[in-house]
Amino acid sequence: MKLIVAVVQDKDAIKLIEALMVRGYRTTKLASTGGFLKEGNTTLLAGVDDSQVSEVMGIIRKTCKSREQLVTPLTPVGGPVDSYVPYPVEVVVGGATVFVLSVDKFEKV
Ligand code: 2BA
Repeated sequence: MKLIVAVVQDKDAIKLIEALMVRGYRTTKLASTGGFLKEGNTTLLAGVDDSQVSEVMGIIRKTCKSREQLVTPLTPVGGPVDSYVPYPVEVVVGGATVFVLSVDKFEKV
């Protein structure tokens, strides 16, 4: 068994949960925050059989879109001000950041 941990954008989360649910996959949705943007995102947990990993990855690929986002860099505190760029820069976020972990034991009690 594998545990799929997928960090996705909030905009894609509900669509992804529904797409997985209609294919019979159970998920747990966690509210999370990206360390870089400090903005909300969604972390989904899905426990699946080894043979189902590629189907789930396909659904994630199809559902989660990458988007460009403007970020204003933080003003450096005590750092060199002359190299500070005060205007927003563009980063590409998503589709999804996915970790596939081996599960030693799965039990419902
Ligand atoms: P954030 O950490 O808020 O990052 C949002 C986006 O900012 C990233 O998109 C990336 O394009 C950019 N970014 C992140 N760190 C950067 C840096 N040090 N310098 C320049 N740009 C940077 P994604 O790569 O698609 O990541 C989306 C979210 O997935 C992340 O939100 C974070 O919550 C999660 N994530 C990504 N990689 C991870 C990892 N190795 N471990 C744990 N979570 C991760």
